[in-house]
Amino acid sequence: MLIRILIVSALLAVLGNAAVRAHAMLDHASPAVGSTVASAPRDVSLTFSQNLEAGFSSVQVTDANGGRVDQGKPQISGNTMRVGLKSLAAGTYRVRWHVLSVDTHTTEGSFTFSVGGR
Ligand SMILES: [Cu+2]
Repeated sequence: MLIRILIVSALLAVLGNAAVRAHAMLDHASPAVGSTVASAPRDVSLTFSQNLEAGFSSVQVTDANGGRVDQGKPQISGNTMRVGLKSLAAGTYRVRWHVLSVDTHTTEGSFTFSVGGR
């Protein structure tokens, strides 16, 4: 009986880890997470570890005062989400994303990037 419990726990641990890995996590971004870019980007592009459900995934980009600098509705294709930007001055911007992946799990996160002075 104890052996059976141990085997079941081990199996659950393995399956649990697999489920966590299957969520759509941010794989990479452009501008890169935490980076400083020399000139203002025209858009932010996020690539995830899994395909996204377009209707339930969003991204917001805000300036240091919390004002929106993205152009609204993102374009989503497969595992990438892209949103256009207004023209950015030098400064630090925060990208907040919230996505629903095709496995029906939602994940969210945020990061910053900076635009350097000219
Ligand atoms: Cu998942």
